Amino acid sequence: MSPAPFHLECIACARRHGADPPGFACEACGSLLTVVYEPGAFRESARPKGWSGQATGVWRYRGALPVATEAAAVTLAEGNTRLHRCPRLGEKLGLDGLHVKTEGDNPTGSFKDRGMTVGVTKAVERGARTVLCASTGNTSASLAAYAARAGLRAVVLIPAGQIAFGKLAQAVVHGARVVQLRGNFDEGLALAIRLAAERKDLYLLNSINPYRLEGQKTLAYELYEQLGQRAPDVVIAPVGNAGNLSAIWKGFQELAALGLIGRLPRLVGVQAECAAPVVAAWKAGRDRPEPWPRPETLATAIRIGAPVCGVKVLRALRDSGGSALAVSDAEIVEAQRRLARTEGLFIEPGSAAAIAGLSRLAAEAALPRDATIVCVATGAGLKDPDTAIKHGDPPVEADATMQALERLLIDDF
Ligand code: AN7
Repeated sequence: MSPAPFHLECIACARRHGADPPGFACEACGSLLTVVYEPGAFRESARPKGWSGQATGVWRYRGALPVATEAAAVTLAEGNTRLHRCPRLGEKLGLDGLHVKTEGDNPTGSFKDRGMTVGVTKAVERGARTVLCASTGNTSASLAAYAARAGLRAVVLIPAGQIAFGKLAQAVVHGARVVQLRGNFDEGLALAIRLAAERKDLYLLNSINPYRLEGQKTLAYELYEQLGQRAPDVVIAPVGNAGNLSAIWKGFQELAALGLIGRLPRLVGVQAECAAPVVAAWKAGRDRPEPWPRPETLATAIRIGAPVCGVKVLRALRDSGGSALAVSDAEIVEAQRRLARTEGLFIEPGSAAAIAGLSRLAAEAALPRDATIVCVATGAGLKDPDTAIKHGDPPVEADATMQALERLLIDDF
């Protein structure tokens, strides 16, 4: 299956670019780029009969990806994550069609793997030796793993003391050069972009890289299949750098262009209230976020003040007839606990923001009872055990005797 011919196009001025523009920014106006396929060929290559019977996950949709057929995919079997119906939580919220898609099922425990399998494959195709990212944790964990898989060097810039322990362990164990910056994520990303512009030997894999987002869009294709060849009515996802929800929207737009779905879902983006530049822009009716200099939240994954894909996501929210809302850290912790206790799903705080947003919308009766709703649980709970333990009920201690245990159980129940 040959991929459709494609080029990169500026989302603001529509200028066409070759496959490899410096810095992944429009040479004319500096805006973001996106991958655009030749429509006729795309319809041929991306339609379902081209979805190989054997491949699962991201590479099942190879015909909709910008990768030369002969390129060997750098893969750890990403995608094909579970879509859980959540009737118990749904009942509490008055929703009959609630689903949670657990992106923590991916090889390194987050949705980033969907993007990295494509992004690192492109890096290899380009002959890169070293890949680079700034990260709040999951991107660095994923990049470190995929770089190892491809035999590349990885350099990751993380905010010192601000990423969850599991994510740090992953970057370290996979052998990335881990640089803890005395600064926040936004400062790290600005430096990564400058470094990649100056040093042609560094291939940048933050979500400014449109190839990474092509991998992430496959979540929409997968949902379409998991729901029985239809789109959900509402997709709720956490927003940090804003790449993921933008990518998911692109996936649904493509499914519509392929004639597979007649109606696109409404998108809801959720941020933490002290790290909410996209929500602020949405509420003010602006088409680009103003940077927040000091974003704060215990959901360190989405502790981001200058979202690089902000323009893309604001457009997606508007075009989908969706919305954006901010939730408090207390709501995030409560949502994490609630999902874990009602449905048996343990997701990280950044992901729980989506559940907190869902709870808020349900409380405001803003979601129809019969709507098919998908919350994207972007990362696994074990990424950040510290937060779960800190906010959970402490374990009780007992002597190792039957008597002590019996007394405890009687007291407890
Ligand atoms: C669990 O790892 O930005 O809106 O550097 O780890 O696409 O940025 C992580 C982001 C949501 C937000 N949920 O996604 C990084 C990083 C989890 C995340 C997001 C992130 P985007």
